[in-house]
Amino acid sequence: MTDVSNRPETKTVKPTPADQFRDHDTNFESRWEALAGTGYLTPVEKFFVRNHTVTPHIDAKAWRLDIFGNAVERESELSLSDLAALPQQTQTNFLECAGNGRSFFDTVGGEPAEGTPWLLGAVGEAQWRGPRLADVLALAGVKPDALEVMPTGLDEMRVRRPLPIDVALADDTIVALEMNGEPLHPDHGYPARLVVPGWIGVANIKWIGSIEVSNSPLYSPWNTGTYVMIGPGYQPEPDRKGPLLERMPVKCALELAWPAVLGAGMQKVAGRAWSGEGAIERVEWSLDGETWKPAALLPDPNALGTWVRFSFEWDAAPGSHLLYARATDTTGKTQPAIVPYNELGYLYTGYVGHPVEVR
Ligand SMILES: Nc1nc2c(c(=O)[nH]1)N[C@H]1C(S)=C(S)[C@@H](COP(=O)(O)O)O[C@H]1N2
Ligand SMILES: [Mo]
Repeated sequence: MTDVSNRPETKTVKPTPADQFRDHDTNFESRWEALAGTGYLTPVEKFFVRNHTVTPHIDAKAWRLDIFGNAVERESELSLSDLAALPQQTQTNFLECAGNGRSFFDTVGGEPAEGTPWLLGAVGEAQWRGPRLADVLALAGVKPDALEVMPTGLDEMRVRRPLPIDVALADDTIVALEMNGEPLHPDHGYPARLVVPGWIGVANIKWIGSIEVSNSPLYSPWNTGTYVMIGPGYQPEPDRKGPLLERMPVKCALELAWPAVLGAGMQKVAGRAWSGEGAIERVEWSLDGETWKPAALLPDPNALGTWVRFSFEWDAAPGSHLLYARATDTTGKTQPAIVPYNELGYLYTGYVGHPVEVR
């Protein structure tokens, strides 16, 4: 097991200035107004950080990835150079916390949910590069009866969450060593993290130290007590408090401060829409949440279409407004007005009124 010395004196390694991040204790939410004018990718220095504890310090030379379990042929200990020697895959995907938008269960739905009260800034788009998890696991030999895979982080809480074997072996599930063309930043999982496109943030385990491959179901607090749906309409299951969360549903956000102040007259309002379930098909905007006009989608440089920039022109009249935007993806799902409550406040896929004061 890799030796790790935690850094309890700072929660993150990168600076998290108040004009770029909202501080939620160990978690830092990107401010959308700070993302305005950035390119297609979210710059690493502006990318949200979601740490259950604090960013650990890891010596990459001493780092090893242990692969073990009753569904591997041979327990294996891999170094960073072993991973770097495998074919490297480059892909562009968003990463979003399952609880992104949680505060709206309270401010829209009237029922506060437990957990970090994110607005919409617990999401970012990055270019990731590293070997496919399938190729990494193949070094240990995956037995045909493998059912689940549990990647475990080297942070203080050993954050870990099992994945079904078909997701672990999927073409686009990678062990990322790079983010936006640089070695992973310490806050984002250096030296290696999982990237599971479209899946809830916690599936993307940072600072991975070990991976168990098992022929029977695996459990951790993150797939039994949290990251499950608890609340009216959701039934507890024999081995967990409710149905498992998997993919992130469609959402969008405007690149404006919350609340925003704008000048009167024609304003170009920009935003981004994303979905873990399909490509973005359209985005609409509204001043009353009832009549909707189409927003223009920018050409998407990424073939997937799961993260798309949009804009619209608004002839802003002085006064207080709520500006709405809603996205639809290729599964046919459109962001709804109301999202049924769940106690831990996950998957807030509703459209929200962005408060704007026009002067
Ligand atoms: N080891 C470890 N991995 C982790 C976490 C963590 O606290 N520890 N947080 C998870 C959660 S809940 C999210 S949303 C994403 C956040 O990734 P980021 O901090 O790189 O933005 O990492 C996931 N991976
Ligand atoms: Mo998360």
